[in-house]
Amino acid sequence: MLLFLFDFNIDDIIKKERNKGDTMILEKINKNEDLKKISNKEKKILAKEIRDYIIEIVSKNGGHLASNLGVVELTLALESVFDPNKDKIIWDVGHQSYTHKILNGRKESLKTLRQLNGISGFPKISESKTDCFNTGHSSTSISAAMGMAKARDISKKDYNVIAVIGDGALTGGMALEALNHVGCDQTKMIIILNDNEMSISRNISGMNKLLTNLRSRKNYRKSNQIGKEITYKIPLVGKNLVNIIGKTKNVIKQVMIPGMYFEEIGLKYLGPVDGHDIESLEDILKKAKNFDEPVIIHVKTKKGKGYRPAEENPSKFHGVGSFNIETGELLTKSKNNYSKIFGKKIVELAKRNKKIVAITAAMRDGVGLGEFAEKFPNRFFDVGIAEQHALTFAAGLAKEGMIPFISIYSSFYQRAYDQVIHDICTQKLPVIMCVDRAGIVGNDGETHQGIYDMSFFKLIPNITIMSPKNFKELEDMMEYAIELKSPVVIRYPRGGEIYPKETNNSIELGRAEVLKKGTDITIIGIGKTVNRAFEVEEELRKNNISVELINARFLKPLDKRTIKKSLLKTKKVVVIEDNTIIGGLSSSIKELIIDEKLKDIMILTYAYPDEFIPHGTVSEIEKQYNQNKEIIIHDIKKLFKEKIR
Ligand SMILES: Cc1ncc(C[n+]2csc(CCOP(=O)(O)OP(=O)(O)O)c2C)c(N)n1
Repeated sequence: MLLFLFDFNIDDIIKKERNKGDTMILEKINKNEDLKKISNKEKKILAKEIRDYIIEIVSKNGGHLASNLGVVELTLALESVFDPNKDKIIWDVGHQSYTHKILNGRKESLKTLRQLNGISGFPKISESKTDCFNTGHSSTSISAAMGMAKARDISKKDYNVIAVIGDGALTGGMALEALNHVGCDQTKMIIILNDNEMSISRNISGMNKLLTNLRSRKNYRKSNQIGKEITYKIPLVGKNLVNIIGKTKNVIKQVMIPGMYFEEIGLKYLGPVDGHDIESLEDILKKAKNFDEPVIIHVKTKKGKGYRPAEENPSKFHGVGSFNIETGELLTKSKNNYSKIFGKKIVELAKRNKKIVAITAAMRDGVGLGEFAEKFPNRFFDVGIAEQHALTFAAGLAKEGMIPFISIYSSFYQRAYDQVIHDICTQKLPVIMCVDRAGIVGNDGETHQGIYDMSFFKLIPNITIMSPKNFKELEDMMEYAIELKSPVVIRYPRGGEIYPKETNNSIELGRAEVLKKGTDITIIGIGKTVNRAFEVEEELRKNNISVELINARFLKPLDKRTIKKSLLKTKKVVVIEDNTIIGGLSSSIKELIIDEKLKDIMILTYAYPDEFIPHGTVSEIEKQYNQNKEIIIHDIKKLFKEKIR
């Protein structure tokens, strides 16, 4: 807090320094080298201009506003002291890299931020040489930086390596593993700890407690010095006492200086420094550059800095859709969605059953657990960005009789695969693994698309995998999962139900749901894609094509009996899934055809190809990858023309 009492008033500086009609400094900045041509006073003005520019763009395109506003000065200082064309600057998560992109050749194209074929919201090596490593998932920067630093040393090259990591990302196990290695190896590199006391929500981790102590380190230093002076003045014994204190200093230090955590594991600790004071930042960065050992610089920033609505509500503006700049109000009101339904249902279930507990890995609001957290604080656990720990922690809870629901975004489950296999499934523990944001997530792009979970979960023994076609089915599946008493995955997409069809078939293990009886063609969907199958069926019906419509419901165990019966009748099958083509529902149907030796079956599959899927809106991406009613109908008519009367 103290740091911000002395904050500069940028509007006053601008008034003093700039005359009406002066061109904006931002107009003169097209590449990183241009920073060398401006003074530090001008950089302060530039910071304000960059903030306005980012706010303007994000208010239209959506994006990670608060995190970006917090690192404008830090980026300016970093890229003044280092050369991103030569030095390696790795942005952890990468959601805060907009200023970096502006300074490195993408000022104009930033207007296409997160749009189809536009600039990504994360660093991409394909966009610029200055984006030296792709990020998106948290806590990877220190490992990657250390790899680059070792490569430099082995090949006797000369560049600096800097990892910029937030206090939230530092709660991730990978980051701590990397710190351990860096400290032990004494690799020359710089770690910048961007401490804004926030993850997406307030950072409530043990790491945050450590950082809270570090933030007041300046005060400790001062009192330590005063103590020494007073002790010297004690007649006769004063000097000796200081020596004794000197000898025991390390012991005392360990108790009193929390910075020792970093120092003890082998990192030089510098800071804390005001992350909005460019001069201090440049000074400390220059100092750090000269060390031949690993250095961690503790930088204190304010999330949302410079835009009042984001400063006041950094969680809301962590990742936002379009909004009104004047009021900070979102332009699209949040509708009902799967996460909210999950959140409401788990509260209802928890009221009835005291054994139900809920776990999130730093995504409390994103996964819909806000109400649960308030109503059942003792049964709610936000473990930080620690998906691996979250899953094994759930396993422990389940082992001792609790019923853990854990909700994680599909792409972040990738982090915790071994925990699902080794800790949950080998012991058949009843952990209910909710997979939020399954399928295409849209503008966050390739690192966040949830298109692998069906494949990677499917090959684990002892697991049941379900996916609801609408809200009601999600609720039913959550109830059913409790009854199963074994590992369960329930996957559902981002957003709302697109085509809510009510059916009242109760859930039975491994039973699909035949939604329409038909004779010409079988269409099988799962989860969200059942809705697309409905749309296709309606259209084909108008053309007198009789569709047997199947909601697979279970990817595992698959209802082979129902599907086989239908295939033998229609001899033609269309499979629609929002997963990669390898290893998902389409694969299961193909295996069924081969294993059961079903003859002369025509199959058409709609799934994502074996490539990384870029950013764009969900509907744009779905259309681009043929997940679209018109395309499917067109294909079916063309391919099955002679076969269908
Ligand atoms: C493995 C993983 N889990 C969850 C997320 C979602 N996520 C994105 S940013 C973020 C918070 C990061 O906090 P911090 O590092 O402090 O950065 P800040 O946004 O506060 O600047 C989270 C949880 C992620 N990107 N990766």
